[in-house]
Amino acid sequence: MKKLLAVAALCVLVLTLLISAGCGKKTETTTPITPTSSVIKIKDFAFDPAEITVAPGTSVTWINEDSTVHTITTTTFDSGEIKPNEQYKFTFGTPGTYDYVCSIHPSMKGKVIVTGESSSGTVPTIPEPPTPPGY
Ligand SMILES: [Cu+2]
Repeated sequence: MKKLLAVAALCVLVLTLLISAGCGKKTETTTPITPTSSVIKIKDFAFDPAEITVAPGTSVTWINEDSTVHTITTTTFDSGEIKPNEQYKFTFGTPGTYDYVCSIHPSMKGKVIVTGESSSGTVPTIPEPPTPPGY
């Protein structure tokens, strides 16, 4: 009978150790999600968001939700007139800071920061969810 108790006590001890070890080892592995596309809204004579940070190779789309024509004008590129409900897309390949204005309304300012973090040229692929088995 005493032997059984000793075994039981040992089991409890081992279990406790296992549980505490399991909890202590719990580390958060958050994989940074690198967006490959971003959207900036043009509304009420402002860019929303006015400043974004993207990885090289990211396509940024400006959508004009305003009731008047706007432009995205930088020293590198110019969208030309973006009419209401139209959009303009530009892919940022080179890291750097791109300040832009609306050439019609120079008080409208925005900024796109392209970081060099993923300049290896490889675009991360999002793994597709596993196909559910057919029942
Ligand atoms: Cu404008």
